[in-house]
Amino acid sequence: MFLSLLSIHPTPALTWVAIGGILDLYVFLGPDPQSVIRQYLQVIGYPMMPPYWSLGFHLCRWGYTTTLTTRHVAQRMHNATFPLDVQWNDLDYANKDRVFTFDPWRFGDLPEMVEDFHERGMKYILILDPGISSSSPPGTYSPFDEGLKRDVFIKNATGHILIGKVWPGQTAFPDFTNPETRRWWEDCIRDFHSKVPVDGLWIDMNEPASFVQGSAEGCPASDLENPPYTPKVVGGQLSSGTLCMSAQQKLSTHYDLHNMYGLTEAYATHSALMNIRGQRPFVLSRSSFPGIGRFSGVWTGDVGSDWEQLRYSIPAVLQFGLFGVPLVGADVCGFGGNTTEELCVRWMQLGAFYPFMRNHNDKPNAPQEPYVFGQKAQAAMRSALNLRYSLLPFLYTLFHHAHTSAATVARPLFMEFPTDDNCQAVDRQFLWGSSLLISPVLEQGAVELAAYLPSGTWYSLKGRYSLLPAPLDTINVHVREGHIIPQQEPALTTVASRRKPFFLTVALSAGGWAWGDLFWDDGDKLHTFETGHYCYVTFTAGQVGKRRVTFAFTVLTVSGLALPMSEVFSVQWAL
Ligand code: MIG
Repeated sequence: MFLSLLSIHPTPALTWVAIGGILDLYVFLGPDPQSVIRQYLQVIGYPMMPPYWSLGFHLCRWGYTTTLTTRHVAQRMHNATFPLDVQWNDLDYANKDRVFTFDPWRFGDLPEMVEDFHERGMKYILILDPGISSSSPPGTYSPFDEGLKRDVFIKNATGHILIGKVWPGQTAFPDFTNPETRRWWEDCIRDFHSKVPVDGLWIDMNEPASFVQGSAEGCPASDLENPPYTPKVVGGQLSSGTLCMSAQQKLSTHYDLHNMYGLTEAYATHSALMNIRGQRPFVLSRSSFPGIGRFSGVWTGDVGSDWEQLRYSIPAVLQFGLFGVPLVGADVCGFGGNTTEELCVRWMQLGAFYPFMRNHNDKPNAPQEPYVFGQKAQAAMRSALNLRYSLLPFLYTLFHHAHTSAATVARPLFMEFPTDDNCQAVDRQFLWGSSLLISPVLEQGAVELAAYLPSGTWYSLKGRYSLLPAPLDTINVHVREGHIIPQQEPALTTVASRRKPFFLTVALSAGGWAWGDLFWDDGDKLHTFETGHYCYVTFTAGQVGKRRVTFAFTVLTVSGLALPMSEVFSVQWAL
């Protein structure tokens, strides 16, 4: 099934018009929202456990045109004491925009730059498009030459390699449904990684996107290209901006597989990185399909630098959580157009609570790295980043629950409070797990906001109101009564913050008790939960009489990893 029109009626009814193809329909009965999601993920697969460092701050833009510029960016972040775990490069690094190469002049010392980042405890990621240049002279570009030999590319209806057009000019498209393609892809990544030891890959343009309709030669007349019903797609044709529907892949026609292109590429990239690095893979994909959360995170594509897009990013992130992709975020400060200082501060504050946090910018725009703004704005951004870093042990624990029991990480209020009708339409606030309520400012000029606090006591990390003061340096975060949040002092990278002291924020319930937990492991090794190489701690606090509070740790599993409990945790009360 490729494209469909869905309309919801005022009565409980739904019309679904599909173009045809293969349609599997499942109905999940719940009864509550969290059970619906768990049942759904039992079908499509639970999300992967991300590496710990990938929950740190990521910085990217299109237009870091040399290694020198890229190094300066990371250095200026460091000098201004902003946490930064992962420095990225966009297409700029590639030689004539061809993937698996790097420009010998502008990026000649790319391998050394990556080594330098690694020595500082940072990670490095670059973009990898699927289009493989098909017009380099034979013998000069081995990804294409080898791919040709190994027959890995998508064919057109007459059995010749389909040629489209992307950044490097004429390109062929790998058919990731072919096992030989996946082996060739892994070989290409292994070869590149032996020179440039990237820590993760950013797979863009994988709808797949092409600058010509269908192919350089157009598409043949066929029912697949022009089915009886075509929804209103950009460009009017199913092949607009992508490949011909009649193109042939190993598994079936492109018509049947189009929507899964990104999923199949994510799978191939994830397993390649796993085999090559022997550590937990990080992949970020633009295209998505149910099940992709097992292999990849997703970002919400080219959002504009404006307040409306800031607001829309919340439902977008929450929806991906429901689809089994907890590792998700929008481009912080916006991708398209120039940001403003105020918007960027508010976006960094909200972004500090995206499960995946990356500031990314389009080529022609004014810079938006945190250090380019005034001192007040920088202070606000720094404090948002430090707050995020202090909460990373908690965030990581939420990812553990997503991975092992299909819980959501960034969670809509209606999911946690399904019987509270007021929560159903809340799309300007959200939760981390069941205990942290995030109420960001989403309007220009606002210094307070009306927030909804579901019943029960919510402790502010600062004060408690329902009309919440929110000056520029503040994002409101509330801890729910009865919960304990494991935290750690922030640092400039997660390598450093993981060595800092832990502390617990304890929010006692009216009845005088609280509970929390922590999942901890090496943060990088594969399958630590599955092989028992982790530590799982639960915390309970209970009030005895008026004054005394008892406190208990229960270490449920320790294997190859021990936390000296009493020394490690100090306690702060959210009262
Ligand atoms: O045609 O690689 O969404 O994040 O910076 C644009 C350049 C191609 C689209 C991605 C964007 C990225 C850009 N890419």
